[in-house]
Amino acid sequence: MDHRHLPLQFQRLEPEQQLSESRRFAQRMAERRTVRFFSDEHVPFELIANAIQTAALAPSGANQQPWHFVIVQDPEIKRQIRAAAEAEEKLSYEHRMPQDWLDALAPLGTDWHKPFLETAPYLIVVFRLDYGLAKDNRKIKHYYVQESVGIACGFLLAALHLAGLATLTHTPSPMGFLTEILGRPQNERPFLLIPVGYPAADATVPAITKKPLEDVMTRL
Ligand code: IYR
Repeated sequence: MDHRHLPLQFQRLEPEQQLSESRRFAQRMAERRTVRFFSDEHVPFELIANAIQTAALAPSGANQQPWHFVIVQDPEIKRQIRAAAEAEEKLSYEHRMPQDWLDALAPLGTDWHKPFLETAPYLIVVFRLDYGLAKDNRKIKHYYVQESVGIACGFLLAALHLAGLATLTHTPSPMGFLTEILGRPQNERPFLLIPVGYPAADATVPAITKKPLEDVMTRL
């Protein structure tokens, strides 16, 4: 193994540029909304590939990069995913989710119907690698998998938004069916399902707001 260190390439910005870049990014991200109504309009694959490339730059425990991204465009695979997700979600909404959970979700207006799983031109299925597999099939321990994959998903959502695309962070529960439908190996577990595309012309979003800065930040 190569344990060398190399000189850091770090671009030091002028203070005014730091301020304007930080404001601009905050403004752009403030425009992001989770979208549940998609158009079937085509999206160039390169936009998706570039966003995955960005996600894969995320920091990770021991730089193990414990993620895999499956991009689903095939209508038949999307149909299978929708059927399996709706079967699980129907059970969840009608039998498994306690009333306080349903109450917490009420402002979002969600239910077990998931047409976006077929309408959106792409489904990005993010898998977390709970352990690695060496060439001789021995298990390699991975560290901070949830944190690492969560950060990569944050990079991914930001990249897709800046590329002018709409996303939904969808977590059908349980989502083990994705491992089977997509034929992923035993060390991978589904982490997040992200439909990507343009919003439908008549898309609506829930009237919800973010907490003000003073509620989420403490300065000591
Ligand atoms: N997985 C379900 C329920 C759901 C749960 C939470 I927490 C949400 O923020 C939104 C939905 C669904 O996708 O409908």
